[in-house]
Amino acid sequence: MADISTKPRTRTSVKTERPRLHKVILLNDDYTPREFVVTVLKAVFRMTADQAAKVMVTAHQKGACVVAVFQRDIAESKATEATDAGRSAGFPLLFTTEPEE
Ligand code: TYC
Repeated sequence: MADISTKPRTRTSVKTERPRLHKVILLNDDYTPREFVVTVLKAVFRMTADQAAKVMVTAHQKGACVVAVFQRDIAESKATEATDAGRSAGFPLLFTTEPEE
């Protein structure tokens, strides 16, 4: 009797999925000045002048460019803050977000 184990032999494994990351995307338009786009990228996304200029030129040439990747709420608030900065200055500058695959 003493050597019969009553310990359960099954193990419950709990797997927590990591929340999906979201991309912030800068869209090109014909009206926002290049310098203004660079200023917003530096201020909101803490980019260097060099990084900001590269992202701005890519969006200008290709129509859009991924700026950065964050958890969803951070991506959305940064996109809103950057879009609002354009709107306040009278420009149609637009940042959107989308989940990473
Ligand atoms: N296309 C704009 C211009 O020629 C500059 C610009 C670049 C605007 C990138 C938006 O996401 C953008 N003044």
